[in-house]
Amino acid sequence: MPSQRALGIAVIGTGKMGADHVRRLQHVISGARVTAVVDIDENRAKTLADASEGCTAYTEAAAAMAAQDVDAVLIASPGPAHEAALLDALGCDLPVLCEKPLTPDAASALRVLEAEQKLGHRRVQVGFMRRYDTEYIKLKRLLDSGELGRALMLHHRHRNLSMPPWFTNEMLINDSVVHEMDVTRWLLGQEITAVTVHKPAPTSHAPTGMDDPQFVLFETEFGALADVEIFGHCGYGYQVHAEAVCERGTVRIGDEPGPRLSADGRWGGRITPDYIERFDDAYDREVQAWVDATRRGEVTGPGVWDGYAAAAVCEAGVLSQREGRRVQVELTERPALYR
Ligand code: ISE
Repeated sequence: MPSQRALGIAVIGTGKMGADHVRRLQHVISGARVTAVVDIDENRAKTLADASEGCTAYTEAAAAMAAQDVDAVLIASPGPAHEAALLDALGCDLPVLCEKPLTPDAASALRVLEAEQKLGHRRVQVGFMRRYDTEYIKLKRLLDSGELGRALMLHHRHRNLSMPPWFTNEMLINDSVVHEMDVTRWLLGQEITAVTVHKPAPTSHAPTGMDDPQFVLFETEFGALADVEIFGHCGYGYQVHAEAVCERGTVRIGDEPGPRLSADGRWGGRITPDYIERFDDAYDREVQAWVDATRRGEVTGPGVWDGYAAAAVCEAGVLSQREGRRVQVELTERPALYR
């Protein structure tokens, strides 16, 4: 593992998120550079590689991982492609930052968990970037300080302006609510034990076949409750709020962070259009922390256990969404590597 020279990174998947990470690694992050981009769309990979000095385009992840100038891997391909790339990277003992979801179901996440355990040390960080958002960090510190007493409930709101045309009902759980699964586990320090998905009459802006919005309820191992409003087509912007209700007070984050303008007898501000802008700082902090830890030979962020636990909750959520009933979450025992 090089500690002096910049870390050579292969970015796998060059869609919206992958391309944004390439830009970030080239222009914002220190101590790393993109040496490979991988995409099944050869032209897309080549266009991106040609714009970055010393970067090669590949159509196969395994070929990029075998290259001399690749020291670590950032996986930003669609969720169903993650397992193969993760297993290849673990097979080469390469450090990985894998965008969420780790994998789209619990069985495949368990296979990744087993592969990392077999390796005997942690190599994978999962891209739950909200853990790097300043407001979420302050909320976590406040809850951990005990100043407000025990957290009894969390209320989450997760609204998107609209979803891409290929977005499915299941993806509202697997790709969107997965963030609330992770922050609920992280903020409370508890596993989620059951999920119930409710569906109000949908908005007229919902595409055919999509129940939008949905209301998701989590139960946790020590009796806290967390609810999530997931709204894929709210039509006015991207909003993520969280409120913790504790024994001695409540705390809320995500109200628009200024500037607040007062003019013409009104006050107001701007709502970010999407998650790339809303969580831009969090992505920067997440990737810099991953690069720094990797150069020290460490893994410090959310790992494969967190990705697996979220995948198990997602699986229960999708079943509840389909069958309209409360579904219990089945988790394997937490291995020593993740304690
Ligand atoms: C997207 O994939 C994300 O990860 C965003 O953070 C989330 O807010 C959005 O709903 C997802 O589609």
